[in-house]
Amino acid sequence: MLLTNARFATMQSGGAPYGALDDAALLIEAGRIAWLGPLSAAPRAAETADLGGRWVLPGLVDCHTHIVFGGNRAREFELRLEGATYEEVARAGGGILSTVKATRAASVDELVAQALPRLDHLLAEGVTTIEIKSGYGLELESEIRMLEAARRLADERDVEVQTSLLAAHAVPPEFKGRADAYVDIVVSQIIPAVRKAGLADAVDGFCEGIAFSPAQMRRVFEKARAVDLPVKLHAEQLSDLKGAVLAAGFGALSADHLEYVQEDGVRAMAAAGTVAVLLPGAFYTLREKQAPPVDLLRRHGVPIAIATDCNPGSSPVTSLLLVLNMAATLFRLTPEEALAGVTRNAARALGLEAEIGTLEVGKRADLAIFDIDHPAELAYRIGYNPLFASLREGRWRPC
Ligand code: DI6
Ligand code: FE
Repeated sequence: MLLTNARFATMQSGGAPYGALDDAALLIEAGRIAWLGPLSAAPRAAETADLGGRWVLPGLVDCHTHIVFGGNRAREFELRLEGATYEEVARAGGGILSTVKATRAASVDELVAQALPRLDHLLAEGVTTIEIKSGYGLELESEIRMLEAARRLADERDVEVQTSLLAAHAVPPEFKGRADAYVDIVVSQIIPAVRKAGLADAVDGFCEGIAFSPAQMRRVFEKARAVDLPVKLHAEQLSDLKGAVLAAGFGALSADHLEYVQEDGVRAMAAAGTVAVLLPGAFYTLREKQAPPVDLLRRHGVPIAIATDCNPGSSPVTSLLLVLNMAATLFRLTPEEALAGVTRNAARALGLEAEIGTLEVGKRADLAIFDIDHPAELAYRIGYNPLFASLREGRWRPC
C-alpha cells in the first residue's frame, strides 16, 4: 500500500524540523516501511491511500505507564486537596498500598476489564506501543497476575505491549519496617519466577525515601543483570538519592521522573546512553515545584522521552497528547522535543529504536495520521484529539 498526498514527520533527528518531508509518499510492504521519498519518484503499488494532505507520524509510544491496577484513588485526591501530601498519605497506609489491596483482590479478567477503557483512550490518540509496569501486587502471584493482564491487553487490542516488573515499587504491608527482607524475596523468588514465565521485558524500581534505597535497588539490578533483563528506574522524583547514577551504572534503558537529578546523574546517564523519561502528569498532579533540569539534559545530550505515567495516584492521565502540552508548558520542552519524546526517544527508552519511533525504511509501519496543519499543534492544543487514523504493522486500526 502506498500512502500519498500526505506530509510526513519522520521524527529523524539532524535534518529538517520534525524530520518533515513534504510532497512525499510512503510504501508499506509486509507490515514494514518499504520506501519513503518524493511523490514524483514513488514506486507503483497494488493499493493507494490518498491522505488529503494530512500529517503522518510514527505511531505514538507511551513508554511509562502503570495502567493495570485495581480500584481508584479519588478519595485520596480529596484528602490531598484538604492538605495532606502524597508522602503523608503513603506513610499512613494509603497511596500505593491502597491500590495494592484492590489489585490483589482482582482477577486477571477484572484487571484487564478495568485497564481496557484507559488503554482505549490512549489508542484513540494514535498510541501504537505502550509500556506497562506491575508493582501493585508486591507478592509473586499478584505481580504475575498484573503482568498476565498486561500481556492480555495486547490480545484484546491492536497494540504492542512491553512489560516491566516493578516488584520493588513499595514495601508491602506484611513487610512493614523490613524492606530488606522483602528485597530478599524480590531477588530470590519474584525476579527468577517472572523471568522463567517470560512475563517481563525489563525490571524497574522506585528509589525513594518512601520506597527503596540505592543499596536495595542495587541488589535488584544485580539480579536483573544475572537473568539478562534490562533495567530502568523511578529516580529522583521527590529527592536526590543518586538513583540516576545507580541506574546508569547498570546501563539502564531509562531513568524516569528526575525532578531532583543533579549534574552527576545527568553526566552518568549521558555516558551510559540512558534515556531521561519525564512525567509531567505526576509533576502536575502532585503540584511539584521543582521541574526536571531540562537544560542540563540538553547540554549533556541525554535523550528526553515523555510519558503519561498513567497510575491511580500521582498521574491519573490517559492522554499522551495532553502530556505533550504539559511537557511544553510546565517543562519548557519545544513541541518538537515533546514529539520526539513520544516517538524516537520513547522507543529508545524501551530498547525498540531499531523497530519503531521514526519513519524509516525497514521499521515497522506503525503510523499515526493527524488532521493538522503543523506538528506543533499536537502539543499546542489542550483537550483536543485530531487523530484521523492509525496503522499497526501496516493494517488500519479501528478508530
Ligand atoms: N512514582 C509514581 O509517580 C508512581 N509510582 C512511582 O513510583 C505512583 C504510583 C501510585 O501513587 O500509585
Ligand atoms: Fe511511574
